[in-house]
Amino acid sequence: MAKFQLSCLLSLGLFVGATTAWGDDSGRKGLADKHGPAGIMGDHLHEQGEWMVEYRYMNMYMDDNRVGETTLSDSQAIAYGATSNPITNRGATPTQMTMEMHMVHVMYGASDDVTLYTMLMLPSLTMDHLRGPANPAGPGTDFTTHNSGFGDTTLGALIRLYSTERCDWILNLGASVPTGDIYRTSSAPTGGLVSQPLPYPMRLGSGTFNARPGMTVKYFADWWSWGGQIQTDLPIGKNYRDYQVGSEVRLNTWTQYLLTDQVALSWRGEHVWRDNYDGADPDTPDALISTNVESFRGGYWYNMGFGAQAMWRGNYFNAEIVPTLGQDLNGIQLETDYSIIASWSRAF
Ligand SMILES: [Cu+2]
Repeated sequence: MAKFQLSCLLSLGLFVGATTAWGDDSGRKGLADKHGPAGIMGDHLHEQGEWMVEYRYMNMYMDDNRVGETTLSDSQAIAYGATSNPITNRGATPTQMTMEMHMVHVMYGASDDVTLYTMLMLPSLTMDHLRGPANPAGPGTDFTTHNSGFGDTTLGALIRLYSTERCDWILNLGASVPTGDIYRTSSAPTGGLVSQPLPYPMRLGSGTFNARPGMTVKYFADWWSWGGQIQTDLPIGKNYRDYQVGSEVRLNTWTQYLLTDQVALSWRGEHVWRDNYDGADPDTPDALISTNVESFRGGYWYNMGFGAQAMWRGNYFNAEIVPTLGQDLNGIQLETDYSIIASWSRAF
C-alpha cells in the first residue's frame, strides 16, 4: 500500500498535464469518503455539467484568555493588560466567544477537470466581556456584543492536475471578495454612554480581496483513504479602514475509513499559522481592549478532527468535532476550545 501512495506522490512531477477523466462519482471515488472531513474544502471535483449544493454549519467555542501557551483567568487578563506592550484591556477584556457560521456552498463541473465553486458566509458572532478599570460603566461588570450578516464571499476554480483511479491532485485557484461589513458600532461596552466600532474579531469580513490558493492530494486504498492539503488565505493590500488581516496557512492531513460503502469515519490533524494584522483602524484604540490590538492576532493552533460521513438516497452528510489540542498565541487573545462542523450536500 505504501508503494501505491508513493507512486501517487511521485506521479505529479511526471504527468502534470497528462490528465485523464476519471469519473469522480463512480467506482472507488464514489463511496462515503468521496469528500474529505467536514472541515475541509476544495478536496474533490465534479464531472462536467454536475452541480453540488451544500449547506454547512460551523461553531467555534472560545473561553478564557491565553498569553502564549498559558491560560489566564478573567481578572488576570485585565491585570496583564496594565503592563503589556501595548497596554490594553483598560476598558474591558473579552472572556468568551462563539463564532457561528452558516455557509452555502455551490460547485459546478465546468469540465471533467475544472470545477467552479462559490461559498456565501453568514457569520454570527457573540462575545462576552468583563469591564476593566477605566470603563465609565463600572469595572467588574459584564456585557455582551453580537454581530451577524453577510461575511466575505469565497469563489474559485478547482483544477485537476493529475488523477488515476486511486489518486487525485487538485489545485485550488481561490479568492475571496470583501462582502462582509467591517465597521459596525456598539454602545454596549460603555453601558450605552458611547458608541464604539466593534473590535477586529467581531467584524464580519476582512475588508480586502484575498488570494486563497491551495493544493490537495488524495489517495484511495480499498477500504480507507488518505488526504493532504495546504490551504492559504492571503489578503491583498489594506482595506478602507487602513488595515490588513493576518495571512493564514492551514496544513491538513486526514485518514478516512470505510465502515460500509455508505458510511465512513475520519481522523484529521490541522496546523494553522496566522500572522498579526498590518496597519490599524484609527478608531480602535489599543488601550481599550485586547481585541483592538493588531499585534495580538497571530499565532499557531493545532486542531484534531474526529468525523463521520454518510451517503443516503443521494444526500451526503458530513460532521466533525474538532478540539484544539495546542495553541501558541501572540500577545493576549481568547483561546480556542473546540469547533463543531456539519454539512448536508447533494449533487445533481
Ligand atoms: Cu462538491
